[in-house]
Amino acid sequence: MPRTTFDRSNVQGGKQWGQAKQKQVEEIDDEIETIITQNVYPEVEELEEKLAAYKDQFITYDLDGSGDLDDNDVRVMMEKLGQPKNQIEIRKMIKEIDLNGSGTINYKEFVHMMLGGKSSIMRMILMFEEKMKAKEIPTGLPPKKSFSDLP
Ligand SMILES: [Ca+2]
Repeated sequence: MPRTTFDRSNVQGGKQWGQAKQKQVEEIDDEIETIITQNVYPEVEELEEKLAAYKDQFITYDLDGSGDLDDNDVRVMMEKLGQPKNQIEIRKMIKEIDLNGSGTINYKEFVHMMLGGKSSIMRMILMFEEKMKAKEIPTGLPPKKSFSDLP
């Protein structure tokens, strides 16, 4: 056991945080399965790829692994995207996407924002970001490696 000077169990990268993330990923996988089996977006091409990409995005922005994007998550998300927003703007953005009135955005609502055909501020910002990324010379993430790729 490495010696630790403070309890890391509840901070990012710690044990509890890791468990929350794991649970969150499982819940999103269930949600993806539901969306696919119920054929919620029959007109969308490459739906599975898109859902996987939204999952990565959602997990990245759900900082505490709560399964919902709250005010703080959205604030940090907008800062990361170079579009800092004030509290009123953040509330407004969430309200546009929040279907169940929880005041936060869950994965299902996130997907609906991207694929539901309704315009929203957050969607415009995310789409803009995607376009900018596509224009960049292939930097981005390194290709995912798995054990089977090893020589
Ligand atoms: Ca909600």
